[in-house]
Amino acid sequence: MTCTADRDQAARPAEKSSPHRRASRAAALLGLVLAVLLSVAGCGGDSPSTGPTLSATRGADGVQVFAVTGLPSMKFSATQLVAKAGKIRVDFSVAQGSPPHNFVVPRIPAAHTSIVSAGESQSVTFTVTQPGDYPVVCTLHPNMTATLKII
Ligand SMILES: [Cu+2]
Repeated sequence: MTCTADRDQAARPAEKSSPHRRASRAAALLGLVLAVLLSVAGCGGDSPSTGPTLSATRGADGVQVFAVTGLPSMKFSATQLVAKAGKIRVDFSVAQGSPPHNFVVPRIPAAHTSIVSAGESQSVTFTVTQPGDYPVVCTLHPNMTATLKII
């Protein structure tokens, strides 16, 4: 949601300064520049592929394990977590020097840590049966998002 707002704000000044009567080449160039700027700006929540992707590792008991860290920069250490349907464990830790974070998958009630302080960790285990993209969020920092991708 904030992405849309950010993009609108970024686009508006450029549109204002764009001369109406310039050659179409200039307009095309401006469009190209805007496209590049927008793609670089990205958006963690809407474009998971722009951030680090983490594949689950298989535990001895068949559980799929992710080690995810909440960072001082208000981000998860991975923006896309890829696993197969089944039992999943997230070992969530918060980096030293970071504000507290949690790891919450709103569509999966069991996938919900409590608030974890810097230097501490908490694991949650849950089962997902339906493939799809499940949004992940830190409820303390609504822009701190990731996607759990069940394949
Ligand atoms: Cu957070």
